[in-house]
Amino acid sequence: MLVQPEVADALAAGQPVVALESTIISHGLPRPDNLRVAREIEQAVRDGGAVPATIAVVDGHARIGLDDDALARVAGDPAVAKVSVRDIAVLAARGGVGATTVASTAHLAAAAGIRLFATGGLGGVHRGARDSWDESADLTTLSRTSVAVVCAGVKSILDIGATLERLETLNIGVLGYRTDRFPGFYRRDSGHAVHWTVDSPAEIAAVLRAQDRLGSAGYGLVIANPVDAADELDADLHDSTLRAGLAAAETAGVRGKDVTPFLLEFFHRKTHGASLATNVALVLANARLAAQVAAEVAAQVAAARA
Ligand code: PSU
Ligand code: MN
Repeated sequence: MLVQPEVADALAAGQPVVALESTIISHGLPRPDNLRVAREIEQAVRDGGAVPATIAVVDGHARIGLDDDALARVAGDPAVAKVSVRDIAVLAARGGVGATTVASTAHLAAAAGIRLFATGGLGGVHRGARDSWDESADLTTLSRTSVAVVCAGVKSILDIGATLERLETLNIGVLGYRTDRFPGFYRRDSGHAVHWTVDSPAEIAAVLRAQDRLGSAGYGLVIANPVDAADELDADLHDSTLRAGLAAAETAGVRGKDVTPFLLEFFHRKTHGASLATNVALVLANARLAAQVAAEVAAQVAAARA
């Protein structure tokens, strides 16, 4: 594992750090704008008061924090693999370049001692999972990884009710940030409730610190931050695009790890960029909130020591 010096220094000094995933850059956002957005996400973390650590596998090395050259390779190379936890070791042995998902980013972040992680949407249980068994490794990984993920809920392309059930089974806490509705990525309300509402970064930091005291920090935490109302995707546009996208995926026989990138790209194309604007807005907001929470955790820990 190679930890970028700025990140290593911040961690050693107890300063706030936020992990960022790279699959969202390589497979979630279209080239060439994805590189600019990746830099903006890092800047949003800095604006929120923390050091960004974008995570990826580069030439076989698990990198915690990327320099601009590495970021450009992950964003620009269409051959970059989507890497889950089980793939990291294969890539490390072979020396390839891979973009990490929520699962593998959380895994590597926790290994590096980073507690906060920002992304767009969490993976979950896919529609039709009863037959396909397609459930993202994001869920099982978070059930045993000490990381809090700030996300805009899960994408509406998933079976959200089933995903929430699995989060409960796996002991992964779910907090709604200033909402009692579980967000559905492009939309503020997925139609499902969230049982715990938190209203400030300080409140979230207090939950993280309580997890540490109670021995439950080994479980992940989901901080569900709905996209701003001004950036939401229109409801009718969302519903019709989703129906068409699911049908197109079925017709094209898309399976497994290709499903999420296929549907995201379908949305971006069919909404003429409207879903992309929503996607970028929510990721930036999540990066900022994760940084604020990381800063609060650092401040509360320092105050408790003093
Ligand atoms: N959410 C986004 N864009 C993405 C993803 C999620 O807004 O690109 C990616 C994440 O990396 C997530 C992955 O971990 O999709 C889930 O894929 P799967 O369902 O194959 O586990
Ligand atoms: Mn899957």
